[in-house]
Amino acid sequence: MLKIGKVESYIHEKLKEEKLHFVLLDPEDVSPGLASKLAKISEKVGVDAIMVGGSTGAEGEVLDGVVKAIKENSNLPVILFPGSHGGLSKHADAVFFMSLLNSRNPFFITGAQALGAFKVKHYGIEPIPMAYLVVEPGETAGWVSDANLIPRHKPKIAAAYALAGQYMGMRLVYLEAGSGAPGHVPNEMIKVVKSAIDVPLIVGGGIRTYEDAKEVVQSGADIIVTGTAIEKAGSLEESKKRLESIIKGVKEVSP
Ligand code: 1GP
Repeated sequence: MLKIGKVESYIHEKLKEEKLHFVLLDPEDVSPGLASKLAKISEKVGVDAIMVGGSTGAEGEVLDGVVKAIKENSNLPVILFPGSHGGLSKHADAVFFMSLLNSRNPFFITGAQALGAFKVKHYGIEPIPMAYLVVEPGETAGWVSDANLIPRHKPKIAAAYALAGQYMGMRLVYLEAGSGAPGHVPNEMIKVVKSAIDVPLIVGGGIRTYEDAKEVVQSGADIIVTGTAIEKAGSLEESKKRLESIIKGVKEVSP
């Protein structure tokens, strides 16, 4: 019998109380040393989980080193955010077992998933099924995964994919504008998607400030993800400052 795992239950329990903020670290951009410092700061200021992954080089030893460093230096759950079946590490707690529903290439919809499935089982990582939808501009993730980018002014297309994902059994929907996108997923699109689905909605890409975080959450995101703003802040002090203001924007909105 299928059981909901520890990390997914943790997410659901927390969502009863508040909106959540996950930090994404890409092992291509952060060393294990920096990752451990950022994880410590994240835990201290109230981040809810750390995601680890990337579209281009987050694999093998580079990935393992960063996941291990985070696990050794914080108690936050570490959830993999793989670009393909290469993005798996046995040191992580869970993996967003995601299908990029609007890709033109079946590899990103079911192929990488088949290649990674037994590895997830053998490693004992908790898989959390997730519909992953890439919205314009999509940045590197959109290019690498050959996404048929959802136009920013077409919220209904995003909602149709999201609902289809839910009906196919996915228990989370992730709306992605792409890491480093100049602007986050439009508020109107978040609203329309949220009103169509019953599973938690994650929004990421281009969220940098208190204002961004607050409007994304007010529009209906249950969980926001920030990567670039924290990874590329220039100093640990600045990362901490940015995290604190983004979290303020998230936690001010009640569930
Ligand atoms: C990318 O949604 C995440 O997959 C985070 O994006 O780096 O723009 O915060 P940013």
